Amino acid sequence: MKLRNILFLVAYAIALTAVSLWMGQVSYSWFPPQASAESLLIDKLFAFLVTLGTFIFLGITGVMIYAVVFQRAAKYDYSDGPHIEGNIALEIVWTAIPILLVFWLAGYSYYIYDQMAIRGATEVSPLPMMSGKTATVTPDEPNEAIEVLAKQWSWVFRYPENNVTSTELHLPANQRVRLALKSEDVLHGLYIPAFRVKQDIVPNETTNFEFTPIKEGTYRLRDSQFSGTYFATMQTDVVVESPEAYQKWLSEAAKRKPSPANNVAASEYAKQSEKAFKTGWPTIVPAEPPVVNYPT
Ligand SMILES: [Cu+2]
Repeated sequence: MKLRNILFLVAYAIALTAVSLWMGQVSYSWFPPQASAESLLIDKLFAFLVTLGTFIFLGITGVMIYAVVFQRAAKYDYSDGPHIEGNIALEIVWTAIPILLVFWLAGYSYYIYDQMAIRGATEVSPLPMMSGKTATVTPDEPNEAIEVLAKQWSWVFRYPENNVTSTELHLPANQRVRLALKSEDVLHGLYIPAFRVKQDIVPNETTNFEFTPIKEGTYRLRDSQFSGTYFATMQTDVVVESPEAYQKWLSEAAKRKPSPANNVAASEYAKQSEKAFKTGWPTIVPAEPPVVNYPT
């Protein structure tokens, strides 16, 4: 192989790696703010996948463009290309590399999933191809399990220790949180994009779900499941505040007399049923607006 080609390939590989690493860094800006400990892990994994994907994509398209530009047949040359029988070594290489890559991706993703420990405390031993340092992840025991009741179409959060109910999820910053997820009717999905966590909620069972909010602020919680006509209205705010502000909110909410919360689905349904034109199609009647200490 000519020296010039080797130098070209090396230069191309270096440029490719640089662009891929840069793209991986850029991918952090595609997401909402990192508001949970889990989001740091997820974004790292995603950036790794983007880097790898960019390297493979640019690598392959680069070779194709090179072939089209520099290996084109001469004008009026309609002869066949050289007859290539196949190359065992090459075939072993281009089979082994993807296999190793897939194992690496699977191992790394599982490692990240285990670190997140979203289904409760766990101990992680390092996978051989990782940094080798022992990462014992025993997240702090959550203070209390906040009960989450999902129904068509509203969220109700209950803080059992203070007997406070709310239609807005308040959480203390930098403390492990456990949610006990329940559904009163169909499948719903608790999804907080800023925390990069999502958990389906199955009727007739309680699903424990844990994460650690790290950034004070207000974020959006959405239903990630199509739970019927008004599923898109099944949204509310997640307020992450300092532990002091959180305790203050809890004690103030506890003093409030429960009152009905605003419920978009119920009001839209009411409007719908007032309309002259009736489709006649049966639809699920939204549950009564929740009566809570802290209605939003
Ligand atoms: Cu829902």
